[in-house]
Amino acid sequence: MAQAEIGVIGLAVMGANLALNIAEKGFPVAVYNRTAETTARFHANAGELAGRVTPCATLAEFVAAIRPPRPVIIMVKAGDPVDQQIALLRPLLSAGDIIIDAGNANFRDTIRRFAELDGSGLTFIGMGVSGGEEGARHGPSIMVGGAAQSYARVEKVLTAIAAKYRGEACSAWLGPGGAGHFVKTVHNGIEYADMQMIAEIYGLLRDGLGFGAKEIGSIFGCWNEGRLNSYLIEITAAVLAAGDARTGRPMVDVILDRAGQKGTGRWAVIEAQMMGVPATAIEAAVAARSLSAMKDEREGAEALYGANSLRLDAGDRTKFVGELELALLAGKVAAYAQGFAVMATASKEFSWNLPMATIARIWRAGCIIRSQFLDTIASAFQSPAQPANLLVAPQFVTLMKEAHGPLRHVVSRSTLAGAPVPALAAALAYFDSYRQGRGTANLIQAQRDFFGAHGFEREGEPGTFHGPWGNPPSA
Ligand code: NBP
Repeated sequence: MAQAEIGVIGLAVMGANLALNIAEKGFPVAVYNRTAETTARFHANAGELAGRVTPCATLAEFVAAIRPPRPVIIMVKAGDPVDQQIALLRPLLSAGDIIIDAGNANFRDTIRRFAELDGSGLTFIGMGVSGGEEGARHGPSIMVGGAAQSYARVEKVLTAIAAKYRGEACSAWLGPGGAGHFVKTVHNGIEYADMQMIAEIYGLLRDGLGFGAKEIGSIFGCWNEGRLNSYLIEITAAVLAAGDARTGRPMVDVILDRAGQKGTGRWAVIEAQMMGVPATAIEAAVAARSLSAMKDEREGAEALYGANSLRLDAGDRTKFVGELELALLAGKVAAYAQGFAVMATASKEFSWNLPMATIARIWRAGCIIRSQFLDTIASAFQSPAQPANLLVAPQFVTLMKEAHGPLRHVVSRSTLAGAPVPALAAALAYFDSYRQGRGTANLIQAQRDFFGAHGFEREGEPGTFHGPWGNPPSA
């Protein structure tokens, strides 16, 4: 067999599917897994693609099987296993070979790994891969960070295996260093917010209006035909329509309301805070998952305070369902505006020069947040006058003018009924704060000067000023 064009280390869900995807697109691929039986089983189950797969029992065999300069995708558990794998691989590689970490790495680890390989002759790529098992097998969204020359060596393979949106590959080189993993982290943060807002709207339809899972599934199904059209809305309709084989009840009704939060959503929020960029809808979504995990405490508090009725005084129900659709749309705009603002700031801080329109374009297919909506975001960032924030992009101003009223209506009614909508409420507060020309930080500045002589700026006058604070106003 010809030498492999690329190698994949780690044959769990993601690595195995990525390797099959590579083979299916016509590229010979070498594979290796720490536990050798997994490699043998993978090859035995590769069916008609087995001929393009070289299973390797040792790392030395694996390295020898790949055409130099060798691109090696590491798709093992994120964290220490990646460092351990790199340490074992390094002595076997030659100058010019490319180590590609395709797992969910913290971009700060990616930056460290670049530094550790500096001067070794080896190059490194930090590559975000989104789309889960299905994406890895049939077309993920691929976010690449590293040296542009290293990307050139793997571009053909990555372009071939990536998802396609109207024929355009959802794979791109986004910048040096940790750029790819950072963008993947923000993607996951936005995914948290998207999912949380959908769950909040589901809660209002279930508890506020008393709809069953099937009816709610139909509503999401209808919305998927309109402006909310997206993978997450589509799968929400699908999961709400599914029944439990054991009880015959809707599947969602037998699932415990407890969710975890893994690294990436939290990292997105931490990085946003570190840079001083408000990402409140994403934060609310991460916190909501943490609160959901406190099931026992929540039940104890409900016993103490009594349950809220949660029933919404919704008036015309059909009209209210229409408002829910617009509220979700408005919340989504605010959450994406926050995510893109986080990336814009990081781009400056780390000198990545992130291509915002390209990021939106490679998220249009393959990844979990894929949607038509991202096509509109891409067009907003394509215009020569880059918007400071998506909320002021012409593509979204008309939409927000239409949708912020319904969002306000939905959040206020939910609040009165005691139905928590933390991400939608955070999105609304962000919008209202962002478009408030004169806010209330003048008082904060006065307080800070009063207790700490921190100084303040005056309206329309340059310089730094201080009290006195004992004088009553004379005008
Ligand atoms: P896992 O994250 O479950 O990791 C399992 C793989 O890591 C196995 O191949 C295992 O080898 C290997 N491994 C471990 Br554990 N420790 C190792 C070590 N010290 N040295 C070498 N190999 C080691 O696999 P996954 O779910 O396929 O995810 C892979 C990466 O992709 C992760 O970073 C994940 O966060 C990311 N990701 C996952 C998804 C998803 O939907 N699953 C989506 C997007 C990104 P063994 O067989 O010998 O134990």
